[in-house]
Amino acid sequence: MKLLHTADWHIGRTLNGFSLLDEQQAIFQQILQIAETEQVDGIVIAGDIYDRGVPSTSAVTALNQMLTSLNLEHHFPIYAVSGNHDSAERLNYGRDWLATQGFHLNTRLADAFQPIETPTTQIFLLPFFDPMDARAYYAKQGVDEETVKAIHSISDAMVRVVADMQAHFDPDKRHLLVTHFAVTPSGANPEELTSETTSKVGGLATLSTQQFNCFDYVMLGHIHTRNASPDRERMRYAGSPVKFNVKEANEQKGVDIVTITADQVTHTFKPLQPQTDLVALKAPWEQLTDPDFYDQQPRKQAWFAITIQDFDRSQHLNVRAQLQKIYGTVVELDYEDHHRPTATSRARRQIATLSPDEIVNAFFETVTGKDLSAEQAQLVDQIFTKLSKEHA
Ligand SMILES: [Mn+2]
Repeated sequence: MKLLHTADWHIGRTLNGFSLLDEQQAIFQQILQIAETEQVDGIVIAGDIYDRGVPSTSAVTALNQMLTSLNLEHHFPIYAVSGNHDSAERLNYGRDWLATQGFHLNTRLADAFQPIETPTTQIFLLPFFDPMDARAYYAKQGVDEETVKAIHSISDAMVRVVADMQAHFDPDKRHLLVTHFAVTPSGANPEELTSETTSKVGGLATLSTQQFNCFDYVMLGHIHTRNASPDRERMRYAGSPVKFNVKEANEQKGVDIVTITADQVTHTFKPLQPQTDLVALKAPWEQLTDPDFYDQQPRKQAWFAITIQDFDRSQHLNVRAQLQKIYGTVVELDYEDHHRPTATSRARRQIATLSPDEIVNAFFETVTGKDLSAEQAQLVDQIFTKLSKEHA
């Protein structure tokens, strides 16, 4: 059996306000092409299918076309779970109808224990969930209150969930897990590995590889770089197929082709080529505006994230406009100013000691080069006062 493993499509995502939909559609065509060339038996999408719980109509239309193409036109079975960016309830719509077409989608913990059976393999589809979901599920199952209350972390919940999946293992088959969590080899900090910023619920919680040792292979979503895979051979992140931010600019995106035989599970990485690439440049102004330098760049064909080094902003006007004239689309512009400590570096040093309104002011200064006006400062103060009352 051969599966294509992808994840974190985040359909509808923007990059600093620039829509990524065209890029996502171009990359989808490549994924389809790979699936056809490799003649896979199914497509695994390990969560974060949409970028948000209530996706835009253009995102819904685009995803609908992709899934129709994969499943109805090209007859690939789909094995998918929801991620933390998806709305589990909304995405669950039509689940039972879809399953009749070989489109298997799990968004609720309760559905995760019954695997999809193929002649050789059991595929467990475990969607993203948080400890409260697990408590609710086990309470409903009639598990005693004390045990339910003892589920504090996602790790506590997972011990139980994996054991309950294992109870359904057919010893004559391979066992595959598709899921959407931060999994680390030894409890390393996932924030260092990912560009993903998530809510504290679930997002920061980590699981360790040993919790999934009973599976022959684990196909992960959640962390956007495959380099963060907690086990290179058996527990892998597919990574997002599209570069979502500057940290991912130099990364080779792709999908895994996973081959399951009676004695082993192996994978091969297949690269994806961006239609519009994201290029990060870091150089002094003189170099950035030097034709000898910029003619080496894929000008007007890529998106640029530019950091200007050693820059005195008081000496320049319309920096962004000048750079756009040379490079085309500049999606991000940053300054490294060595003449004085920037608000960013100051804020970074002192962030623990700053009040919320001071943090806003430091951010504002980084972006605009100015302090908040008295009126703006007052507004910020009012907002924080109101918020602190609401959360008291
Ligand atoms: Mn994601």
